[in-house]
Amino acid sequence: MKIKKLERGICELYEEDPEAADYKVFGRIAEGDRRGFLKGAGLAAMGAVVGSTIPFQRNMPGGLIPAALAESHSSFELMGKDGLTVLNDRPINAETPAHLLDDDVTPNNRYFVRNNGTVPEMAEKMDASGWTLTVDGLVDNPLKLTLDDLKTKFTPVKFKLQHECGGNGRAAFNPPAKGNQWTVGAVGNAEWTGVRFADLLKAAGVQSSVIYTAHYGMDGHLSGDPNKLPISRGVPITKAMDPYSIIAYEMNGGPIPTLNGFPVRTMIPGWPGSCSQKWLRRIQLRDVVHDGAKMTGQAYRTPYYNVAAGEKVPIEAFKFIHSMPVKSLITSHESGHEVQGRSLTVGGQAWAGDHRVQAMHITIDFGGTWIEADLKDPPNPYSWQRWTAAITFPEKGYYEIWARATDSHGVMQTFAINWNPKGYLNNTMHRIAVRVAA
Ligand SMILES: Nc1nc2c(c(=O)[nH]1)N[C@H]1C(S)=C(S)[C@@H](COP(=O)(O)O)O[C@H]1N2
Ligand SMILES: [Mo]
Repeated sequence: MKIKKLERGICELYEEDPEAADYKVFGRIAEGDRRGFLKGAGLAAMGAVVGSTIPFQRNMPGGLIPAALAESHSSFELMGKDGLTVLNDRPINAETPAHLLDDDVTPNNRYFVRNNGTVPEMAEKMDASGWTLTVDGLVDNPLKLTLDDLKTKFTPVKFKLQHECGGNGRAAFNPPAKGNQWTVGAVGNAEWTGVRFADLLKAAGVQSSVIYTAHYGMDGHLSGDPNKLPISRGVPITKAMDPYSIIAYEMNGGPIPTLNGFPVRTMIPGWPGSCSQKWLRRIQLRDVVHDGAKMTGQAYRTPYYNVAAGEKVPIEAFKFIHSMPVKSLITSHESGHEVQGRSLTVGGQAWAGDHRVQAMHITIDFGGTWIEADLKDPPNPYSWQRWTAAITFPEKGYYEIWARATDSHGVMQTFAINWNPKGYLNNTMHRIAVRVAA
């Protein structure tokens, strides 16, 4: 019981009961127990959260929280990341504040991290020697490919792909939903290089009975049990065959960063982030819906009918999330911005799962009137789209800017959350506060 408690993440411990957490973490408890806290995977995660390896790690007293972490439990630095808000350290989960998502292509250091387990050693070392990708299951020619095979035996493709965690926006749920309390920043739009999933499947000779893919990564289960996987998801074969579903080996022109899936991951754009398996090692083709970790029960599923906030939903009523809904962010200014003069040009990004964003509007009077924003075409399907809008404020004072995207089917972002038990798919309008000084 005690061990279990000690194995939870630092942020989680502190959030629940800071005094008890301090007590647990800084001592006044049995020596053996304190060591337990930082054992195994905890140590690796610790290196990742303080920003590098810890040369004198062996000298660290059991239970000691590095100063880098103790000083700020929510915004300490992550390896290779800059300015992200860390929601949890075990597993590592970090989101990007909206105003740091202003780039049309999200740089590596601003790209969110959503881990379910522990970071594989190969990714920590950024050394892919010995790595292979197995493609097996219901195929005529099972494949075992090295990184070099992937790069040389298939035609490379390069796309900007929008990618959002299914739980992005969960923090606004009331009653709350368990899980990472993402606000708005579990989303990014990087440029990925890789091979088409379809090309790989063609080479493997997928049999006609196949209906689903199954993806396996190299990350470990938090319990340390080697027989358990933290997550293993898949997609219907039709989605895998989409020309923009890829097996990626580069992000923004270089190796995929440690925390984002080095050396190779699937990128299934427009669908919940969890379909894009990091640290990929195996793809299995199946004639049943994949039943790996986080594919069963309520995981990545929502009720097929609207439910009231807090309503109990029978398990039969849950269906998989496929395309993510239409959404947008104001990224040009941080909430709280002070406007000099009476005019301001704001901008941001908009996306719509499998669809395109067709229109973008903003309001400064809580929805009384709407200003149509200028909206760019995506550079390729599944990329997010840049929007900008010029605002003239009538007088000084406090305003909120709200942004609303409409997709190619006419579906718009909403004011109110479409509540569901697991806290998925919150696509309510993003808003920022601004003050017009004079
Ligand atoms: N192997 C592995 N792949 C994974 C995960 C994971 O924990 N392990 N998390 C998934 C989830 S839930 C999301 S939202 C995305 C996050 O990708 P990122 O960390 O590169 O932003 O990766 C997905 N792929
Ligand atoms: Mo996710």
